[in-house]
Amino acid sequence: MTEKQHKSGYAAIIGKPNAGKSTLMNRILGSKISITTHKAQTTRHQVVGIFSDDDTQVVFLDTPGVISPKYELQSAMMRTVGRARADADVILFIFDPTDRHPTDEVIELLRSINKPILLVVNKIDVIDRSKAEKKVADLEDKLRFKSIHYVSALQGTGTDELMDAIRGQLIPGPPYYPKEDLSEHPVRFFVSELIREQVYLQFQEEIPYSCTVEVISYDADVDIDRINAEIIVNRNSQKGMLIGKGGKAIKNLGIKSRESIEEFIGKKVFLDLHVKVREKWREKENWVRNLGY
Ligand SMILES: Nc1nc2c(ncn2[C@@H]2O[C@H](COP(=O)(O)OP(=O)(O)OP(=O)(O)O)[C@@H](O)[C@H]2O)c(=O)[nH]1
Ligand SMILES: [Mg+2]
Repeated sequence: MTEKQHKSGYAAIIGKPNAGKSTLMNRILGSKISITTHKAQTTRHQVVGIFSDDDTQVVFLDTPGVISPKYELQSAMMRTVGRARADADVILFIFDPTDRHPTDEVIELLRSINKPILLVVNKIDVIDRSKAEKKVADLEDKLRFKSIHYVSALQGTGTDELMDAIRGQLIPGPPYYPKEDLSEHPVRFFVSELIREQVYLQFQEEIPYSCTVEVISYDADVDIDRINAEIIVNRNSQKGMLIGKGGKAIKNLGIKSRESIEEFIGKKVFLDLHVKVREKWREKENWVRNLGY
């Protein structure tokens, strides 16, 4: 028999906020599994994305950007990163060479770990190679990498070579998930994420960081899915901002969210969206947990 042995494994995607972690995972999977925006701290959960071909399966774990947590929600996000790091067979350290701020927290997190780390230098479409290489040399003084890859997650440059390197780190074993699966989260998760993505895109300053979204009910009819969802805010004053003058802001948010949910599930959607205040929910452990973090 010359048949190749099947290989599988977990790859944790770790890096600073906004480095392009979710964009990279979506690019590799060819599908929008994890939400992405230009704002930092978009991802709050471990988002699973599954890549399969005939003889490999890589379970990617997209994670929140590494920060020093200032409130309970951020602490929960950092515990999520810690779990992905622990579960991984290989770590992809996504580095944005255009980021002018230090990378100390990520280096600290990865220094103590005895797993293969692939350094993924992202956004090479917008920076000179020589400038990026200088920054990489600094990182190499601080961490050991199995290999270094220059990619553009946005344009797809270098991602095939990266996949080959990831394959090289996998061990023989059966697939963990059916080969046709792209993820493992329930539809409700994606719905709440897509609404949250629109909050990030449409609102400024502290609003996105103060909101979370809960799907209250999900009824699938033959030709339409009826969804009732709540946007939960941190303070009473934020409720008015989300609703806007004459309800204009929430109406627009509802339209954009519905469109992106329809695109995701490939079906017509009726979306009923409300705003609810949970005073200081981000600071309170029980609320943070109850709201799914
Ligand atoms: N020019 C360029 N922009 C990119 C690239 N990859 C990602 N971006 C942009 O960088 C921003 C952040 O991308 P995300 O994928 O949300 O970053 P992230 O690391 O998941 O961020 P958090 O979830 O907040 O930790 C978005 O505006 C992306 O379009 C790239 O290769 N080139
Ligand atoms: Mg992300």
